[in-house]
Amino acid sequence: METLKQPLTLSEIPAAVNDALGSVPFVDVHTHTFDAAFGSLLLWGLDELLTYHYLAAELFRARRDLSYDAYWAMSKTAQADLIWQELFIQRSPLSEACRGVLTVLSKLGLDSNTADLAPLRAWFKTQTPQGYINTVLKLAGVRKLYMTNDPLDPLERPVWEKGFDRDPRFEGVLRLDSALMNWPAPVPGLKALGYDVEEALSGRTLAEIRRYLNDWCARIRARYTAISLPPTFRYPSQDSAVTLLLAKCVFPVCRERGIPSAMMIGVKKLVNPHLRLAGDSVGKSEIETVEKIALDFPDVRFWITMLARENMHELCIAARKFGNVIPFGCWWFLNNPSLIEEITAMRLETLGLSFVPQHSDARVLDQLIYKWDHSRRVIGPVLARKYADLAATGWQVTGAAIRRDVEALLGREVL
Ligand code: HDL
Ligand code: ZN
Repeated sequence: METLKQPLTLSEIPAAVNDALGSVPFVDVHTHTFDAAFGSLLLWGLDELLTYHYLAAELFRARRDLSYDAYWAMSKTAQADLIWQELFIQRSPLSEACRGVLTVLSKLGLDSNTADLAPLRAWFKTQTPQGYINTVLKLAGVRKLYMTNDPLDPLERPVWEKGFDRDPRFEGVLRLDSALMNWPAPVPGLKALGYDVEEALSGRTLAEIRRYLNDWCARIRARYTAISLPPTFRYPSQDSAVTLLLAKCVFPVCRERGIPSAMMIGVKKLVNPHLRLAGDSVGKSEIETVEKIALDFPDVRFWITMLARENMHELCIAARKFGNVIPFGCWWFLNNPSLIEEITAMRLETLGLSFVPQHSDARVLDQLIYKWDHSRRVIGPVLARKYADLAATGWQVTGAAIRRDVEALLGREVL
């Protein structure tokens, strides 16, 4: 390993960066995948890949004549067949979501050049959930991933209540949308779980919500709490229930438990409800809200990701002002090569290594393979250019330093 300590020539830097990105096992800090113990909640396989809500949205653009009801009435297999025909066979699959399916198939050693999905489906039938998890994590170069857990989900909660031997590679995250958004809508669900909450945000109700947070952070061993918020989210606010609940319940509990509070800001829910999961859109959020929260809660770490490209630069600057603001990932509509490149370069230039460049946001297990392959292909050259800039000053860049930095960026637990 002596060579790792040797200063690299300019021409050696790209390969050294790719070696580090290809060998440092990553920690994926935001996914919607599940430990195999959750059964059908763990989505995997070709039909789940093809019916991912990103592709459903693209199908309706290709087939303006297709009624929403007709599509939603189809079986998942029929939906996948239709998507394959319309977005892959009849048109080049140039979108990032289409390309991702092809990357997964290629990395699995499967030939995607087929109009008939039967031979591909036959291969997936030979896989078992546990075995396929091992295959996917190995191909993705991921050693650990963070789930998105919701105790108010009637399918998920029973698994936690029954208990199961946890796969240490799947960390828990307490997702708060269903418990805190659109108050008082969550009241019945929280009461049904034994929390004595009422519509009025009384001292008792706030205490019971803190009890819910503590109970479930403990049960799932939450590494952080997360909530997605609209572009209209404001702090402080005289009339926003979710702002009060975050300030009086979530932030204090995160401080006491020493875990980050993640806020994912900028989603406009169901602008087209007919698209169901694919119906959400994006809006520009107010960075002052992030700055005021960071100022008022200096002893809480805030993992912040925002959905609008227009918020990316000001989030970097807010993070420069507040060390407890940690930008993470190129979220959702930003998780495209052209934007990952721009955002990662901007973050390296303004924040050095003090941010988390990416998460997969994978909803289907197999997507880990493509989301990380595509991100490595973008982040690698951006990092290589930055190290080349350093070398051009006479600074000695070594393979060991690059590996250390990649560990810090993508190989560390949620801190
Ligand atoms: O709220 C979120 O965590 C988002 O990532 C949504 O789940 C979104 O629907 C999604 O899947 N984005 O990739
Ligand atoms: Zn997500």
